[in-house]
Amino acid sequence: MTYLAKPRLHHPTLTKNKVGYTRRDYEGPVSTLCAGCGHDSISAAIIQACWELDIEPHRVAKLSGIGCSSKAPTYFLGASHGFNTVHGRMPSVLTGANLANRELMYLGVSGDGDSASIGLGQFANAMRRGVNMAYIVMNNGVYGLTKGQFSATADRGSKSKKGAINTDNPIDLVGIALQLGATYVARSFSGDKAQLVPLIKGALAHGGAAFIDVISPCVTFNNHGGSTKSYEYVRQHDEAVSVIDFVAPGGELSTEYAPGEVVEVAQQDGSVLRMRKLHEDYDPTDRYAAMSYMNSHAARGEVVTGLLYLDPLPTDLHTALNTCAQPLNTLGTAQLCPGSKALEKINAALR
Ligand SMILES: Cc1ncc(C[n+]2csc(CCOP(=O)(O)OP(=O)(O)O)c2C)c(N)n1
Ligand code: SF4
Ligand SMILES: [Mg+2]
Repeated sequence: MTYLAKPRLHHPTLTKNKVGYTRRDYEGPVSTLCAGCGHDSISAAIIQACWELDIEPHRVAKLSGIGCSSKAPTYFLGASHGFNTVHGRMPSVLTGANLANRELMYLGVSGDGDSASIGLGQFANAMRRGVNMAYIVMNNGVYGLTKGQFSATADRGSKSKKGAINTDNPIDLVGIALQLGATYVARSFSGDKAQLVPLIKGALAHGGAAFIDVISPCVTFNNHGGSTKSYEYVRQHDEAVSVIDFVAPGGELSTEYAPGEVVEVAQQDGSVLRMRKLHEDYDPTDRYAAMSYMNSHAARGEVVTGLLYLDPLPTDLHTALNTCAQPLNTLGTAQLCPGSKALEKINAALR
């Protein structure tokens, strides 16, 4: 596959963040996705979020599966660690990498086919285990890369570009993530950068399984009337639960709001998610209320977006397994070999 490399030279006056990088340092080569593809907008939001969070690019590991969405990581964070896995297998590869080195920040990027069709079991188990990562699904309701077949997230009754009607019930990844214990769950739209950037920042700062389902229209195969994943449909049916701001650790919470209008939830790292309510009755810290809210609104054809659920004190797989704090590749023989006495003790305990 050919692609155009961007010039490496930056304009000397470009603004740098606290760790000395310009926004361009978080980019990759020029995208080869179709012009107007929602996935490119999500890549731009990831670049923006990482730059604003002052993350050093080499501290991020980006992993994906197969699909146009899974190709997208090529086009952002060009100086980060990357792994394009087999179709639907990103979560298990990410889990392994994460267990071996907890010092990196893990960003899983996937598609609706990659996570809801072939990779559903992998997705479900990563959520259930509380793998510490930001997991983003670029959801267009089709297999874009293989030319537009319905995926498992396509709504029943929605139409393909050629007019075929989908007769299967859809899988809602947000519903599954909520049910299986993900501790940060959001839905957004590739066309709403103002909402998406703070959601990505919050997910990267979260200390457990953070999941964001981003509706991301496929302009080539699924952006027509009859599709429920088109730009027009999502703009008409988007129901945001709140307007969200991400405040970095130690940042100012300056704006004044009347009591009851704003919910502020602090995360373990000191960051704060500030949500100005658009729906009076919505409580983002109540998992079961979130599930019921999602289901009742989905039945009315609404696409509910925003931060849907947040556990401010999440636990993760490292805590559950009491894993080693040091990256495994930095351990020496003395730490890796317990010695014959310790081995004898282990063997005796197993007899
Ligand atoms: C094991 C395996 N089965 C099937 C395929 C063919 N295949 C490649 S991408 C893809 C679907 C991608 O859909 P999605 O994850 O929604 O990504 P999109 O292209 O829509 O962004 C399929 C079925 C494959 N590459 N590997
Ligand atoms: S085929 Fe669809 S999903 Fe793939 S790059 Fe083109 S618009 Fe995006
Ligand atoms: Mg898809």
